[in-house]
Amino acid sequence: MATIGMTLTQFLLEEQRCVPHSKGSFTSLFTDLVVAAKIISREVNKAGLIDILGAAGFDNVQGEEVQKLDILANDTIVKTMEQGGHLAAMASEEVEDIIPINKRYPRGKYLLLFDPLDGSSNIDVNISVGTIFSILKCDTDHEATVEDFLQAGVSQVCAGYVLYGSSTMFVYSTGHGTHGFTLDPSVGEFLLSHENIKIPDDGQIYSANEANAEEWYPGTQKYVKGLKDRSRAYKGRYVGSLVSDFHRNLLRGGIFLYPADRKTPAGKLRLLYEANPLSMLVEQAGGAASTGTERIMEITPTSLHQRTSLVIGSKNDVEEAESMWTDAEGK
Ligand code: AHM
Ligand code: MG
Repeated sequence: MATIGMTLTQFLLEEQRCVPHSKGSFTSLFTDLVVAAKIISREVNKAGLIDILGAAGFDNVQGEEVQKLDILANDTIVKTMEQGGHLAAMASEEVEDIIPINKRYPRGKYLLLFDPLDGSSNIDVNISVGTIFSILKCDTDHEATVEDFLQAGVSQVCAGYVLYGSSTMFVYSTGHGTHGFTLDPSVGEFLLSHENIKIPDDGQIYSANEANAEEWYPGTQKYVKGLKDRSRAYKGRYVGSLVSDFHRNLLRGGIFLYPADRKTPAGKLRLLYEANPLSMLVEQAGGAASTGTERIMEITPTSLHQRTSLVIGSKNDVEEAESMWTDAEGK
């Protein structure tokens, strides 16, 4: 039985015991991912010190250049995950092609997709950023190709994110609820803090970049105008860092919109690295995710870096947005 304060590893082992014939490959893969999350958390937390250390000349002593944090996060995940023998290949928002597993390591049956540091433009101003990931099964024996990654969100075996905020949190789902763990830096472990998260059916927060409002289709404009009716008492909250905006709305209730509009008819956010994993998490928490006209998790991707319109959050809020939606075709 899960108890508040148990470690992420203990929780995972309990979940694994419920899967008959499990050989522990997934648990082991996941454990590697948790290590990568701790390393990135450490690096993000000292981001503010880089300039100070740089000014003191410490970065040059060893002749090492300070890497951009999103590249560092990307490389940390690749290096930590490729050796485990559980992955057939990886795909990253930062890398154009799929990332094959180095021939010197064994290949496994899972595919890992990730956005290494979402919202990284916020790092310089000390605002929370996050890592988002999605895990799929690769059902073939041949070397993984792009086509193997083009699976609809409903096929995800696991999805989650790590939020590097006032504390570091690891939130994930394997299809049995959405659970949150908080990093206790003194012991270096993620401890269960939010078991079986449920997003309220109705929220009181909306999150959208309103600087784009002129470009929005009429349905989006009408929907957001309706939220501003003072009798409804909605609050506007937009960090501009998806994991942070999503996490707040997941816990408090609300809706996040990054709709397709006249300027960006395909939408801005990425289906495979951002929308699909967050959609699995919100649905497992009782919420919903849509393009405005279509359930995100049912979209069959046609390319690795495909973008999408995203409306995600409390169930009744997403339904209301869908009821008013218009897109480029005026549907
Ligand atoms: P990134 O993956 O390059 O960081 O971009 C995604 C980010 C999200 O975190 C955030 O929700 C969105 O872009 C903000 O976009 P905008 O600045 O257009 O509002
Ligand atoms: Mg991103």
